[in-house]
Amino acid sequence: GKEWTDVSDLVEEMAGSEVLIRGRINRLKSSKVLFLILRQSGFTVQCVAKQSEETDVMIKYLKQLSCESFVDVIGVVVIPKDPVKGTTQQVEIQMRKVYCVNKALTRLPITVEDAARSEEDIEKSLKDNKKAAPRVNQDTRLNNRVIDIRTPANQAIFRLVCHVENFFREKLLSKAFVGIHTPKLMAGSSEGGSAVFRLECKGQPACLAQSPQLHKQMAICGDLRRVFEIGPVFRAEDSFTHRHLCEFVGLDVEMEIHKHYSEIMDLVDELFVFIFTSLNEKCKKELEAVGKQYPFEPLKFLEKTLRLTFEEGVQMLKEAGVEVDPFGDLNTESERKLGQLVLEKYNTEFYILHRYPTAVRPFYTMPCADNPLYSNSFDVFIRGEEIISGAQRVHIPEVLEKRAGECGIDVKTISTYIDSFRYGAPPHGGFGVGLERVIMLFCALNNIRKTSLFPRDPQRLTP
Ligand code: ATP
Ligand code: AMO
Repeated sequence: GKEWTDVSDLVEEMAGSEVLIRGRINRLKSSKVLFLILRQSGFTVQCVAKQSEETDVMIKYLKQLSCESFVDVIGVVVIPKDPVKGTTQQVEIQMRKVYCVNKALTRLPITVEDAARSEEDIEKSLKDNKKAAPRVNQDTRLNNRVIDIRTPANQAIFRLVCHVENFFREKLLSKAFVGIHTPKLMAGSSEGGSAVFRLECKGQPACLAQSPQLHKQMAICGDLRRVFEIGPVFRAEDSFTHRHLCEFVGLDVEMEIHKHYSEIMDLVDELFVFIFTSLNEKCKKELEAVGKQYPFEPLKFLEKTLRLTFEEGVQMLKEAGVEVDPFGDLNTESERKLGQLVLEKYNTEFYILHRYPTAVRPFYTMPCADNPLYSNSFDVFIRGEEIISGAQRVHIPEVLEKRAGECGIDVKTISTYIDSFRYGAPPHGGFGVGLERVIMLFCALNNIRKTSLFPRDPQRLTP
């Protein structure tokens, strides 16, 4: 009937008391004293057993256990003479009893220690020993993801991702939004284009939802007024890039608007300044853990998010010697470049680019009233990479039908969507965010696979 103690709760005030802890063997070292580094999630504590008649059997038993095995340790908390190096907890445990709960293989495909090493550590080991410590490449990590997830940086990353989701929900609930769930099995594609997974649903042709786009708008037609969804999004991406997945988590918003699509950008501004500020204030430990393995500079953002029109962006690029089509889309390189220019001029790495050319936006996007070559739409960037797309939508059914046809969409497959607007629909708009991209870019990580627990890309369906 003894209570369990968490490694993270072990503090000096507990000196002298006996505790019971379950954790993994992070490392075993034996000389005259046997040292067992016990790990729980990102937290570690040093457990010791001095050689004596009493401890002899226990030490022999421990020595044959493999790293990553689960053990229950019963011991006394002590304050060591010299501060312990390399563990998160400053106290030590003098072991009295140890039980092995479950053994891990003696030779693991990768070790947590190797997976947790920063580039800086690898460089340093090369200098010190002339032989670099092993570097675990991205693919090996993903093949052995269950072990890779155990590193302190990964433990932190998946907590950060969860926090973003939570802050997103918290802010929207406080502004009278309703969380919804839309179907992922659809009769046709929702975004147009080729990046759609086709399948058969009991004899009927079907698609996996490329976004909740159509149904979140239909929820507005159904008078839910302000909705959000957190759910899976499927894209049959052809390209293998650092920022595209075949399945990702979409944070979607749709809302009625009164006068102007700037109301949607106002929400983006408030929501993301809240998310970034909350991350910085409430997740210091996690951000530090990520930074230890993958050093990064804190994101520069303004209290009021900068807004530039697409035309202004094109002009800035032109002045910097980059020629771009004023009615085409920006490619990845120009987006990066504009990110740099904006940082130099406005000292922010988070900004909104709006009034995109209509030709490069999806069929449901509302063209500008003053010039239909441009649209009431926007993208949002972190460190020169897109994290959000949004827009006001066409709520006039005849226009919508015409636009869908022009964009090569089989109007029959979306007739129930178009009909929704025939029954009366308010002006509205919204946006979609890629959850994995938020933490990838906030922490300046180099690959979206680092922020997806079990990533799916054109070459990966396992583990
Ligand atoms: P969205 O789908 O909303 O546009 P996204 O971030 O997935 O969001 P894409 O449309 O895929 O963006 O790409 C944005 C721009 O980047 C496009 O202009 C496209 O040409 C370019 N791009 C996409 N994939 C690659 C790639 N693998 N290499 C170079 N450029 C790319
Ligand atoms: P879009 O296609 O731009 O817009 O997607 C919205 C956001 O989702 C993220 N994203 C991706 N993340 C990972 N892997 C991918 N393959 C991928 N593709 C997109 C990006 C992007 O900004 N219906 C609209 C949104 C709207 O207007 O409400 C849409 O889907 O962060």
